[in-house]
Formats: sequence, C-alpha cells, structure tokens
Amino acid sequence: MSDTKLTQQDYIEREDKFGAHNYHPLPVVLNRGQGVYVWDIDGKKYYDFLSAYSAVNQGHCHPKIIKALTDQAAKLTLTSRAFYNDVLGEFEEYITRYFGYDKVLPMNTGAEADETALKLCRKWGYDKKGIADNQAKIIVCEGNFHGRTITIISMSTDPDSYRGFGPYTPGFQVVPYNDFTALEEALCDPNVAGFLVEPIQGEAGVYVPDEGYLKKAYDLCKANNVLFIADEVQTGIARTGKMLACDHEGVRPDILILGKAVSGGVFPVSAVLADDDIMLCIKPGEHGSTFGGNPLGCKVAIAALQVIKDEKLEENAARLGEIFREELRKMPSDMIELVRGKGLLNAVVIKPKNGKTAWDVCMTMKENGLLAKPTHGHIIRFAPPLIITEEQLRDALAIIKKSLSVFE
Ligand code: IF1
Repeated sequence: MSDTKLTQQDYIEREDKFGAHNYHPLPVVLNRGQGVYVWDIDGKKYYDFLSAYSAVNQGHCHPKIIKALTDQAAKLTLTSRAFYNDVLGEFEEYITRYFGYDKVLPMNTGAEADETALKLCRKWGYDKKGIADNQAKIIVCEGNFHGRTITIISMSTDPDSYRGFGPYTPGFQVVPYNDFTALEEALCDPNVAGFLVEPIQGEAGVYVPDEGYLKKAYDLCKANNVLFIADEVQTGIARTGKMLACDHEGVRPDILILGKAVSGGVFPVSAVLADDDIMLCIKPGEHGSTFGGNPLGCKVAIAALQVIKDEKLEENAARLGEIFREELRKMPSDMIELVRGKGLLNAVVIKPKNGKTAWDVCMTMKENGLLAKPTHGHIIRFAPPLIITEEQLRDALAIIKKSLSVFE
C-alpha cells in the first residue's frame, strides 16, 4: 500500500516494527513544518512547543536557511577535511567573529561537540597546566545532560542515561548544580582541568541556577587555573533571551559548546569555540570528523545565525518569555506546581491529579493543537520557535489553559 493511504497508526506500527525502541514519542505523525507550526498527515495543525529540543529556534523551514541549503546542495556538499574548500573558512571567520573567539572546531552533533570540548580541556590540562599524564579531572554537575556517548553518560547522574552501559570513562567528579561551596572544594584539586556546566539544565527540567552562580563559578575557575566550559547546545542561540545564556551574567566561557539551533534544525552542525592558547593544543591528526565543517552545513549555519540577528530573536525571546511565565502563573489549575525558565526555555512542574499526569496534559494539548512533551515524567518543557509572535503565544496559552481545565 502506498504511503498516501497509511493512517497515523500505520506509520507508528511501521516504526515500531523496523525501528529501534529508543524513544517513546507522542502519538502524532508529522509531515510538514512552517514557522511555529507543524502539521500531521491528516492536515491537523499544531503549535510546536518543543522546537526539536531547541534546534528549530528560527522556525521550521525558514526560507533563508532552506535557500542556503538548496543553493549549496547543488554545488558541493562534502569534501572531507583532506582538502580545503571555499566555504569552511567563510564559516570559521563568520562564527568566530559572531561569538568573539579566536578559533572554532566544527563538528556535527552536540554530543560530538561536548566530546571535543572534553578532549580539548584534557589536552590543555596536560600541555598548559602541567597535569600529570592521564590524571586530568573534569568537574560536572548533578543532573547534567550533555549527550548519549559512553564518555558523556559516564558523567551522568541519571540512571536512564548510564545504567547498563558500563564500564564508564574515568576522570569526572560530580558536584551538586548551583552549589558554589561544593564547586569551591572540588576545584582545589590541582588535577582539575575543567568545569563543564549547562548555564540552565534543560533535560533535568529547566533548572535555572541562582543569579550570580555562573559568574561566581567562572571566577572560581579562573582563580584555580581551571577552564570554564559552557554547554550551550540547548540554551544558546537566543533561546533564553540572550545570544548565550552565559551572557545574562557577562560570563565568557573558556570553551563554548554550540549545537542544535546553530543550523536552525535544518542540518546537523555543532561547534566548539575557544581562543588560540586552548584551541591550538589539538594538533593536526589529533581530532576530526568526516562531516565536520562540511560546506553544506557551513552555509546553513551562516544563514541560521544571521536570521537570529536579523529578526532580533534574542529580544523577542526575552519579552515573550516574561509574558509566558506570567500568564502560566496566573492560570487557575492546581496541576501547575511550579513555572520556571528564562526567555523561551520554560517548564511547568505538573502535580498529578486523580491519576492524571503530565503525559495526559500533553495528550490533551495535542488534541487542542499544541505539541509539547514531558521530561522526567512530571515536567512539561515549553520551548516554541523564537519567531513566535505575541498573538500566537497568547493563542497557545489559551490552548494550555483550556487543556488544563479538562482536569479541574
Ligand atoms: C535525546 C534531552 C534535551 C543537550 C545539551 C548536548 C546535547 C543535548 C545541553 C547533545 C541534546 C537532546 C538529545 C535528545 C533530546 C534532547 C534533550 F532530553 F535528551 F536531554 F534537549 F534536553 N548538550 N539534547 O540538550 O546533542 O548529540 O543530541 O545533538 O537524546 O533524546 P545531540
């Protein structure tokens, strides 16, 4: 039977039969995206309030990003780094000037960028800080999420991320998030090369640290000759109302990790930025990737980053985020336990009621035309594309309110 006759259930069953079971998606089958909207195969329209986990900050299928993709796709998509091409240097100059660093190491996924940052930090620890070989330690936070590779899950404190995947990569020490004293103690160890932190913990449930935590942590790292490494894969690219979440506290990470919306959700592009004294610790032949820095991804990323500035998406995220949190906090539902977030990265902690959970709320919102998904069972993350208008946001808020009222 041709795909045009398949029901949503047929699509779901086909994925179940032929695909690994490493996700439990909301039962909706999408086939189109434009701006803040996505459509399912039956033509039902939804607000996308997940934005592919903050990869589609610029909105689905942004015409300028798609044009960059299609124009380059017709010319040259991949040379590998065995040869030069006429696009990589343009991207490297563009993104390093954009964020204010000497150099960039381009990769593809966020996890690859995190792994790259870990290697860079260790190498700097040995070559520049003088840590004894294989003794470098990197401090990470309770509740961290940096990807799904063996080394990254070796840092994780979430059993769903690490259970059954041992043995684990050594060299990491966990401290509580948003706990300055614990970090202070950990940084006294002369073998510590770096502190890897999400400025806001997305996966954990949009945990925003106390005002000043990032700046104090950064200053402590500098006082102990430790690299401050910011994972802005999810919080970056204007998501929190500033270009980087670190910008809220005027912190300039020693190593900056970017992914997701760097390419507007059109093509996998990630990047690690640092100044020469750190970046040049990795020599030719010591790191790389087949697709890293490919011309297609580079042109897409340049267009995606330019959209952020041209459409003033930082300001839009900051202004509409305030409205979103204020309106959510006014909602009369006793299922809303807590609302937190910054810019348009927000979450609602749901208090189960009469056996109904965050999943049931998401299923009702789906029926009412808005897609969001729970994380860690009881927390619903709300992260629309940053191009959303106030009118669309208020329309979406009405859907959320209507959906919650079902459970009153
Ligand atoms: C999944 C989570 C979000 C990230 C941060 C690195 C990465 C991510 C701060 C790795 C990726 C994605 C992964 C995706 C769902 C999503 C996610 F729920 F898994 F944790 F956003 F919160 N640093 N996050 O958030 O980037 O390799 O995926 O490109 O694994 O289910 P990636």
